[in-house]
Amino acid sequence: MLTEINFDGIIGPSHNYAGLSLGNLASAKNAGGTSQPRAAALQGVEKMRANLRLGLHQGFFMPQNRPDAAWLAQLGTRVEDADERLLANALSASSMWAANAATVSPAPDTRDGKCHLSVANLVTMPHRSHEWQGTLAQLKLAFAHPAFAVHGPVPAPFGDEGAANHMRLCATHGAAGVEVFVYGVTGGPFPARQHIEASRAVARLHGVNSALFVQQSEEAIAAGAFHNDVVAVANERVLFTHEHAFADKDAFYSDLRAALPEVEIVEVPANRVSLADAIQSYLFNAQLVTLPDGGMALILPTEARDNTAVWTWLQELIVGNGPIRQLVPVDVRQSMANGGGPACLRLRVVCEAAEVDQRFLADEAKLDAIADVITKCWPEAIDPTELRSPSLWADIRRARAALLTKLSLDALLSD
Ligand code: SUG
Repeated sequence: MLTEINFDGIIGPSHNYAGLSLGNLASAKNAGGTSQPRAAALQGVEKMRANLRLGLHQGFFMPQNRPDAAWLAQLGTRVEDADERLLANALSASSMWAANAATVSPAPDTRDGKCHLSVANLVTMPHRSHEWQGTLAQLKLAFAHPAFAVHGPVPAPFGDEGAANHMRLCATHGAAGVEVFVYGVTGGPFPARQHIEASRAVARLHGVNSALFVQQSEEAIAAGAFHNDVVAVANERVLFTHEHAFADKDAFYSDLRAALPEVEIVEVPANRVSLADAIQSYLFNAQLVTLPDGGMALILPTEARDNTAVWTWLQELIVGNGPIRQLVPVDVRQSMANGGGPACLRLRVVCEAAEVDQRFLADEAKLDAIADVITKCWPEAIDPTELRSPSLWADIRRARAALLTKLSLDALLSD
């Protein structure tokens, strides 16, 4: 049976606040602050545990090799000599945000009946542009079964940020769906990270039968929605979106209704929740999931509960007659301070669980083992002024190696 598995990026031991992401308001606001990698990674593990306990299927991806000496070598320098900014870019733990790892088109949507995954090139941001090699190595391992087709990145300069700009609507996960590729147009104060050329390329490479290409509103990008998943999320037949998420919502909604007549659009009006409140609280960066009893829940950051306009609106939503019936706040504050909510931390893959390399699938015992390595090996705190410290680099490398060994994934050591 086809099921949705959420693969979370384990938050790496180099997690820090270097303020690298232009257009990501949380990253800019917290630049220079002291991070807590151990607490951050444990928050991520607890989120996975909570999802397992809701009866959801859970997987994970490993942190990448940081500092990325191979990338610095391509730039003609070394970890020891790199200037401050390059070194921060080489040290980022940004692969934790697995929603940017790849775009996934499940088997029912594709012409050859395979589940296609295209690793995202992430070329717009320097600190993320060297993630794809390590991500691709993991995708090739996790999805080696012939039921999957794993693709390399779309070539530069066409920016591709993966599933964060991709929504799939369908009657049920296992049914054929319509795939919505959301792109941005350059011109506002912040970069548009997803280019339409990249979206079209991914849809072609995957052989997607039913695809819509939809422009994100410039207003949303300018307000800090650097990815579509900051202002909209979909699950099965439900689209949960802010009123101002798209450039031409009427055209989009009508195309969507034509492609999937049973679609239910739950739109949050701007006069109830402003774009600013939506982005500060990450209301839409929720995991909208189908629970085993068939009802839908929103797994939200606790910041959404702390925002009065957002929480009041949500309380009305769940007592109404709509499809979303349950709210599950989770604490991922360390990731949130870099602009990554619950939905950023996961990549959804609809597939047969038995066809995935079992080393990447979670159960309670494995999460205990992961938490144990994190508790023992992850740095407790990183102040950005310490990023030059050779002993910190050694600690970060040792911590990752310990986790890979624990999970029998030593094959990834050099990636
Ligand atoms: O790409 N933050 C990430 C957050 C990604 C969120 N993902 C989704 N919306 N799916 C980004 O902006 C901050 C890094 C820093 O500033 O050190 C950062 O990369």
